[in-house]
Amino acid sequence: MIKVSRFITLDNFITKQENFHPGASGEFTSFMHDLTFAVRLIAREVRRAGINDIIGLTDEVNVHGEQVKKLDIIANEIIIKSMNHTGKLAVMASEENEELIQIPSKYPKGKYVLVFDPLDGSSNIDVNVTIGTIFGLYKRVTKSDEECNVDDVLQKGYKQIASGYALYGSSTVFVYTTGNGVNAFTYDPTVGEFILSYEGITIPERGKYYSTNEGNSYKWSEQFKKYINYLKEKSEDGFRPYSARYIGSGVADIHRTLLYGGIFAYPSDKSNPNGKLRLVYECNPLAMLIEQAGGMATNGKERILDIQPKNIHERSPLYLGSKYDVEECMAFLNDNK
Ligand code: AHM
Ligand code: MG
Repeated sequence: MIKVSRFITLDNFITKQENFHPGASGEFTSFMHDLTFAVRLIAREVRRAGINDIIGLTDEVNVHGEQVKKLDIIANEIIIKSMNHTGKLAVMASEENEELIQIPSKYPKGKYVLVFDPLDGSSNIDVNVTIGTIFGLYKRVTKSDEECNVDDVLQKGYKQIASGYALYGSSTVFVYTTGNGVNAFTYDPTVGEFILSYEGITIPERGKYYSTNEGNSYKWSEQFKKYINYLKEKSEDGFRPYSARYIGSGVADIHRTLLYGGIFAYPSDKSNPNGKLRLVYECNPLAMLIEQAGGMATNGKERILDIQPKNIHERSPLYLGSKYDVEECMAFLNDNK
């Protein structure tokens, strides 16, 4: 399924886009070079994971009390060490670091703030199922001569200047937006380049898939249970029942949702009023991307991108996908259906 009419590498694509903006300094282009270099290194580690015997649990526990796998640590280190010396970033925040990641004083600082989940879907590492890297990019809000602080990271999602993800699946795919549509690039390891594979992606208005962890249904609200049951009923117009798809790697479930439509939900439930996913480096980047493709992302009450984050690792319920489906889900949650 070829979605493009021209062959172009990611590097050339970004350079050409930046050339459209008079006064652009080339810093974003340079940032993207560095980030996609990190992605290539992570992809290499993921592909070699079994061979190098690096799959498996370490004894370490991350800031959320979860057991961390080696590849998470490796991916985290790759991003930090690829990005902290480049002079493009002011500060970073990662799922794997409790505190902000400051730029070492021996390196120059830049104007951008990078938030990331180095390896999303970590429960799938050991079983060869797709995992990915999620990132969001902001401009710093502290002055250039000040020490960066959490205000740089705790910005509303709509302030992101770029976001995206890399997916380590049957191929490595890099999907990103700068607020001007969504494009995807597939890595060709034989030439060492990401090549444009989908240009100007739009999510279908309505899909046929729902994606949520039904093992949690005993904890769901009655409204959300009702919505999921409704999706499973046969409708006269033949559009329902929907099919269930749940990988358990948010980034992979959302990639499918982006291309095929439907809804992905990690709802609030009785024991987790804020769901599971992290607002700053999971929900916000994915929400920006889905909105840029014409979809919707909400926490059930408000647009994800309008939420003021209060701490780096806070969680948020997430309902995201095709506009029709997310709106219908909201109607159920608000007892209007
Ligand atoms: P992770 O960042 O530690 O991998 O956790 C986030 C992941 C998401 O990728 C996925 O949507 C979700 O957790 C799956 O959770 P569950 O196993 O509860 O369904
Ligand atoms: Mg994650």
